[in-house]
Amino acid sequence: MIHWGLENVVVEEILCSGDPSWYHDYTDMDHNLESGQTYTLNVIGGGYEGYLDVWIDFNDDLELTDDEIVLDDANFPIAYDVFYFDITIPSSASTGSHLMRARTRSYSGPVTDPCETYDYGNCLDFTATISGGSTPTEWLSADITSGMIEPGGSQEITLTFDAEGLENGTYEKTISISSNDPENPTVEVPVTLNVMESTQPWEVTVTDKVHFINVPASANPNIYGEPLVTGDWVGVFYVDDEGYETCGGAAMVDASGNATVMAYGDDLTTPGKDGFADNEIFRWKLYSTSWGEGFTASATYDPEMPNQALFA
Ligand SMILES: [Ca+2]
Ligand SMILES: [Ca+2]
Ligand SMILES: [Ca+2]
Repeated sequence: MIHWGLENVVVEEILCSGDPSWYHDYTDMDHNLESGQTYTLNVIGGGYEGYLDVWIDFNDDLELTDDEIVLDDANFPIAYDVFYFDITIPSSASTGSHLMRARTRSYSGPVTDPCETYDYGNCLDFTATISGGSTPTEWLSADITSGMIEPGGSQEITLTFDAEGLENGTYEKTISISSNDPENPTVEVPVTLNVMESTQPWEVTVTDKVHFINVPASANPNIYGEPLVTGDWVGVFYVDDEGYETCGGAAMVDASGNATVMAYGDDLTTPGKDGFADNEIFRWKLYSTSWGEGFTASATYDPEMPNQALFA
């Protein structure tokens, strides 16, 4: 390919020079594109027929995946003629600057990969700046991103996870902490967020009287030997005025397999028993999200902890 023209960027002549001669770093050429719009690309092949694929790295992970192809198997069958192709920027494309790569291949069929080596063809890297698209959710943020610590001192950093707008799945990032410490100039902390829907299976009345109960993974909460997994629930029940077992607190099992249940006591200012009475015994239930079913459970208590099986 010897010519490229898309929106505001025109490369009059793509020279077969440099090292390697087939790679062209045009990342300083920035296309201004709007999400949801269709643009016409014009290209000219040099000396031979060829195929062309174009990708935009919408999620900026430096991997060009199939869902990032904006032009696939475009054919320019005659050399030195201008060919026109439509490129549509998806309306869901994320706003901001992204790498845009064009690959061509000659004599041996269409382009199949953004990184593979071909006998004949070239590779052009551009920048595409998209406006009007979606803003990617920043699911991880830190309250402090720079600062000074005295030698031997420490600094606490609070990380916030925000799953709003995220699809179910696993999200991973690495936090990199750089400092002038000569021994550990960079410390990397891997961070994982699992997003899943799990609705609390029991209704709970929240009152001012709270009793915290830790159900650690080491206690191996299980249903018929099947350990609870993230998204399952642990609930603690009291007996109401009519003699029914009613949920007084529930917690989802977290990614580490732990659950911290907040058990609520009866609000003495409201009529009826809407929580645990003092010294009322905890009755336990486990809920499996994958089975969609709850089970009565028995519990053992850490003898080191106060109150044991009773609300206080
Ligand atoms: Ca990508
Ligand atoms: Ca292709
Ligand atoms: Ca009450």
